[in-house]
Formats: sequence, C-alpha cells, structure tokens
Amino acid sequence: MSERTFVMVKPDGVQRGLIGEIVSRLEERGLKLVAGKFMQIDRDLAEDHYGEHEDKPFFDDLVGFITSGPVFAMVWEGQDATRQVRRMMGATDPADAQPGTIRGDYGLDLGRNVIHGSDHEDEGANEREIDLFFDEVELVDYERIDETWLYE
Ligand code: DAT
Ligand code: MG
Repeated sequence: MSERTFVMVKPDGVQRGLIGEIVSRLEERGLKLVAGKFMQIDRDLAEDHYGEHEDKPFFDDLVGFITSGPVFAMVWEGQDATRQVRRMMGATDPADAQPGTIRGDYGLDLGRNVIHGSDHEDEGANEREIDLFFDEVELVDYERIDETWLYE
C-alpha cells in the first residue's frame, strides 16, 4: 500500500556531503519525493521528535547532536515506504548495519548514524513525524512519470 514516511539527513550527513547520495538512492529505488526542507532544528522540536527516548541516558547527547547543525528533512512516498526506507537505512548502529545500506556504507559510530527514518514498527510514527516537521501545504501531490513502470 502506498504511504508516506519521514526521512532526515542528520547533521553529520549534511556536513559530510551525503544529501545528494541519500536522495539519489531513494529516488532510484522508485520512492517519490513529496516534501523537502533544509533547516536547523531547535531544542523544542528535537525534544518532541525524540520524545520516546527522553528517559534514556543518551537523550541529552542525541538532542545536542540533532540540533548541532542543519538537517535535510524530507517526506517520501511509495509502496510500503516506511519499512522500505528503514531497510535501506540499515541497523541503528552503523557498526552492525549491513554493507549496502546507508548506515552500513557511510557510518561507523552509533551516535553519528547519518540518517533518520520513521520506525515502521511504531504504528503511526510516520504520520506523527511528518506532522511535526511539515505543514499540509508543503506536501506536494503529483505523479512521477515512471509510476506505471514501478508498480504492477
Ligand atoms: P533509529 O534511529 O534507528 O530509529 P532509535 O529510535 O532507537 O534508532 O534511536 C534514535 C537515535 O538515538 C539513534 O539513531 C541513535 C541514538 N541511539 C540509539 N540508541 C543509542 C544508544 N544506546 N546509545 C547512544 N545513542 C543511541
Ligand atoms: Mg527511531
């Protein structure tokens, strides 16, 4: 089923020049870009976004990191998009992520894992995160010309 998911190139990915590579991978897979915003996350937004982790010992470091520089926030759409993006990202810890995944190809350290994507195992996380970062009018409805070749 076609759905939308929230994806973000984190400050380390931006600083390391990986925005283009990450966008390319998602585009070439057939996912459709619906929204994109280059932005600086403030503390309030970071604490909301990572609210599920507020009791964890790494919470302060996580909020500090995600607010430490610009990020590229995006919405991508496609069949099973949330789970498929997570598969392309790889395991949370780049040290465990398979080569061929984004984290497995571009990271080495758990605290610098390049990309965020909504968790498909957390029901509704994609919609919640899209709402947190984007206004409805920023989400663009259109057809990619290859859609009839991407889907049976
Ligand atoms: P994911 O980003 O794969 O959804 P998560 O939601 O469990 O992973 O954690 C959010 C981020 O927090 C993760 O990208 C990196 C950081 N993190 C997770 N577990 C950590 C830990 N044990 N120590 C330090 N940072 C951690
Ligand atoms: Mg998560």
